[in-house]
Amino acid sequence: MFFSKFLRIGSPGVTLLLAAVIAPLLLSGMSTNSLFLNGNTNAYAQAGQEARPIYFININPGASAEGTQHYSIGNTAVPAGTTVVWVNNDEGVRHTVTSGTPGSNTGLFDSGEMPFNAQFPLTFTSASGLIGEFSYYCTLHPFMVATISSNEAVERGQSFEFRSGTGPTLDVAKNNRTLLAFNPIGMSVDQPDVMHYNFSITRNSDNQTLYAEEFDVENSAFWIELIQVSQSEAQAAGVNIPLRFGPDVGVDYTGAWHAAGDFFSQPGDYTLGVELMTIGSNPPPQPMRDEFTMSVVSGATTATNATTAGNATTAGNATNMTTDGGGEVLEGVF
Ligand SMILES: [Cu+2]
Repeated sequence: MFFSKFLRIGSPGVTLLLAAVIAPLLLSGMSTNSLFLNGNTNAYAQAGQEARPIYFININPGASAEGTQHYSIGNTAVPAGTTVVWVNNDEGVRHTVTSGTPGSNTGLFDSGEMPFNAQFPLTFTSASGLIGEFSYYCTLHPFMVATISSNEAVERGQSFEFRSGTGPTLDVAKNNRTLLAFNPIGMSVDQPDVMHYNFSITRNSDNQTLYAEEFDVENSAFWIELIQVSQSEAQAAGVNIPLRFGPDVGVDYTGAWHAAGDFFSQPGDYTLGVELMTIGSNPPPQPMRDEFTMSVVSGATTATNATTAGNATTAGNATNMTTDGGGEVLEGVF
């Protein structure tokens, strides 16, 4: 069975799963450790504070078994300022999110032991020393390892500021995914109305539009994670692409949207189009549209690190997840 975040959320049970798992996690406040969220839904968006995007990484059910998929996303890349929330979905088993690698704790962050349902939020800023690439692991199950990286690069357009978890270049040999942020320039983050966005991906080499979808967000900024999935990977996993899912949080503050597809099969430049279509039921005071370029490479320098297993190819830096050949999809795929 495949139990990636992508599949679970993309499957027909998506709404139920989000409602049954994520919302209660945010609302129930089951955690007892002060490091964890206390269930206050305004934890990230208190009055006077800048609302921060929320991006979830689940600790998968069965994560304590060696050779299974442990953290739902093994090679996350987020723009600076993102709040990432790890959630322990492994009933009855404690886990940690600890910076470093087994035997080499770097001391940058440590969730402590997280009981079932506990959440560990971490905001990736330069002030917290969290710009760059970081390995992390579970102190209780040292085979549970993953990486997360953050990037401070900002590109300013006419109407939006654009940031990507991998910066202006996406090396698909290293990261099969990157979280993008589009912030409307000069617009308060506390918008009372739903913002309706159009987003597209166009391949510059042949001007082919590979993806175009509309998204609602309950905050001014638009956050979307692009996930490169080849047709064969999708077929093997039994899903149709492109596939979107999210947002990670749908109430009060912004959660990331996700779009998975065979977007970046060819190296080269891609144009990301973003337009704020409406605010509530009205168009914005002036047209708000930008195009940003993202360069896709397939890192020759990291190719030797790539690992494969079964039908899945990833994404390899040395600490990335690999499987034991038991048929689990690699972390990095979805
Ligand atoms: Cu663990």
